Amino acid sequence: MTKVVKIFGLLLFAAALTSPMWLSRSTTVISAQSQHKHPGSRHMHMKNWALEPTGIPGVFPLDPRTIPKWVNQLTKPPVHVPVGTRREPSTGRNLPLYEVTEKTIQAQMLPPGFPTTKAYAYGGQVNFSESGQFPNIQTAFTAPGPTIEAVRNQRIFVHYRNELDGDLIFPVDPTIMGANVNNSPIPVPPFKPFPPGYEQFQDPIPTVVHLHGGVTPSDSDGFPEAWFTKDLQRKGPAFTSTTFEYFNAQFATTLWFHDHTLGMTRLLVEAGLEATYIIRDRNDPIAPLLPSGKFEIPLMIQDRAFNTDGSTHFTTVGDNPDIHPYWDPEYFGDTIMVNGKVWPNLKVERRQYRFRIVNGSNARFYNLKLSNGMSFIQIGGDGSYLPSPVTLTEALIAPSERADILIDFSNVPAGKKIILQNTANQPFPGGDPNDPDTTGQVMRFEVLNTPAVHPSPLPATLITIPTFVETEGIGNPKLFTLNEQESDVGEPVAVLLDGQHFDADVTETPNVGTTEAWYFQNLSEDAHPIHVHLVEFLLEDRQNIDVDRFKAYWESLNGSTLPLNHPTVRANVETAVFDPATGTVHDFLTGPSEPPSPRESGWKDTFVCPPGQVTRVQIRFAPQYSRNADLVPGRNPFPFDPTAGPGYVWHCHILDHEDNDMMRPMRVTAVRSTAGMPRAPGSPIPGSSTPASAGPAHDHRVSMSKLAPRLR
Ligand SMILES: [Cu+2]
Repeated sequence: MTKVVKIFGLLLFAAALTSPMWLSRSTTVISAQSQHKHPGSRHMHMKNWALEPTGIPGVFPLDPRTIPKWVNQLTKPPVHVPVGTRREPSTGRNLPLYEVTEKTIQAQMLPPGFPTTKAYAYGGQVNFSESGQFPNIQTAFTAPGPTIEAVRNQRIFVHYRNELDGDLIFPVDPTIMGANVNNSPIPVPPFKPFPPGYEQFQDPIPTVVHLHGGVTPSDSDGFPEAWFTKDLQRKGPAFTSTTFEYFNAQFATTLWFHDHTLGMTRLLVEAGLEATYIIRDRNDPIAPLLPSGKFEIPLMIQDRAFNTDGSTHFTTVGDNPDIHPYWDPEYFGDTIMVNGKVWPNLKVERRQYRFRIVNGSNARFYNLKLSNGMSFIQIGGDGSYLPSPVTLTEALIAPSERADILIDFSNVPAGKKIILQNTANQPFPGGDPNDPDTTGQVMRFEVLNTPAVHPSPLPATLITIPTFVETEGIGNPKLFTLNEQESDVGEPVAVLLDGQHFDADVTETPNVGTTEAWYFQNLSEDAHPIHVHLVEFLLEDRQNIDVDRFKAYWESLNGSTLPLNHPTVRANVETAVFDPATGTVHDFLTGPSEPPSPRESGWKDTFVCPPGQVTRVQIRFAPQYSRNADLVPGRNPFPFDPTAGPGYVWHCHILDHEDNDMMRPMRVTAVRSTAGMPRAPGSPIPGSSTPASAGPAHDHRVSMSKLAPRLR
């Protein structure tokens, strides 16, 4: 959909005249902006792990060049099996009950002969056999954890047990928002080094699991404050239960589950608390055409740095240690691990394989390609199959995105070795190039001497993606900025959504059955993968913006001190404004609308918001299978009550950003109303016709007069 640029020049000009604050403010802000601009500043802070203290006497950083590649053999995680059943109170039916326990393990992540690595694992009763074979049930704990395989529309319970004890293996930074397990006072500078850090924050260890991409009741969604510690000695303020119910009332796809504890997600995922979750559909017409069994393998890709004793090398000195002693804006390891093995090899037969790729890294984007230039086919993304199979020679995968990929080795000669490479910069996109000898390599495929088995052709259409109809009269579009909060010397000290802290008042209260337009106007230098809980939804488009000018304008409305100490005055890049500095009306949009790439054009739950762009998504607060015609604002189309429980969150999936504190709450409502009926196709976009019809998000006059007293 082409965006109509709305020019409210005269109105804003009038507002500017009646509001000298805006004139003076904008002038100063624009000049301050040019002085304080640090192009690429944060990109100079890629950690050289060789120079970082390990915190352990006699233990040194492990040089990634000394780790032999392709010695580790890739392992396929086993699959959880139910341990029994549990009665579902609302239906009276017995559902399969899984038990997932979190334990400390020593894992052979480095190649054999190197020391093992202390990790946090998920595990329990698992099956090591492929489905359809004689089961091989064992108790096992792995990092990443065993896979859960669910069936569409078949609900399950998962009981999570936190058996982690002792001090958390990585430093908990007490100066960022977090699960303050002992309700301890927040330390002030000068800060203690780690180790020992702050014992009151290291022990006990809180955890709570989020099923990423799951359409899940909020009391089973792993709200960041629903954490609990071993034996439930401590519980977060939003804790309700240790048993979660997953409805699986969504399309067949690859999800993943991982820890989501407030302010500690980056530590607990780094420690190993993540696993793949597959939803299969018994009526899926595509699945029989695809590789299965041992030819279908989840690949959880993560970067890690290691020490000579095998331990994980995590940040112990923050980027801004006088403000946040142990927090870095992004963690980038210097090795690449797949399914918990550093630089593994996979022996493949001469046939097609299905790889369900999950980017489980804290901050690293991967642009994946094969070293022989061979193409591959992407058939699925986050929340479903793609509309059509997409033939690619490279695939960009942001943290938490999934890619369901088919690689056909049937035409590759036996003995050939193909490396899965990564060409993404760190941070993405404007950061340092990765090292082609280390982080530029992910894993290797070694083609065996087997008879060639050629794949089945796929239909041109895998799934039909609906067209969303934005609901009228509900204040669409919702306008967000992605902001970096900098210290006096231009160092990032936090990353924020809408200029607000996580614990500022809830501003997103979507009504069930409506379709909202969310705009993400990225004012920072890096791409942020944004994830919204509860829903799978659609990426609409992206468009270049004049960031400096829009940022100056946004700051003229809100002030430049972050986080804001007042409700955000939202501004829309589509609305041109009068700029007193030049005496003209300026349009913030600087390029054409770019549709999603074919590999982003299916159901998404995480999408990249590039710097210098507005990214527009459409979120329908309804299950994937709902038809637009059946939706009525305020009438709940979900198979559970999404308005109950502690609520949901949306956040950046760079875990270091999410933790500090690029996350906001979202409370779903069920408000019966006649005002918000879905808009008929072809009718104007709300707010695009005349300024008089614009919702509050468009009305800059009201917003500015409201804010004026605060900015004086
Ligand atoms: Cu981010």
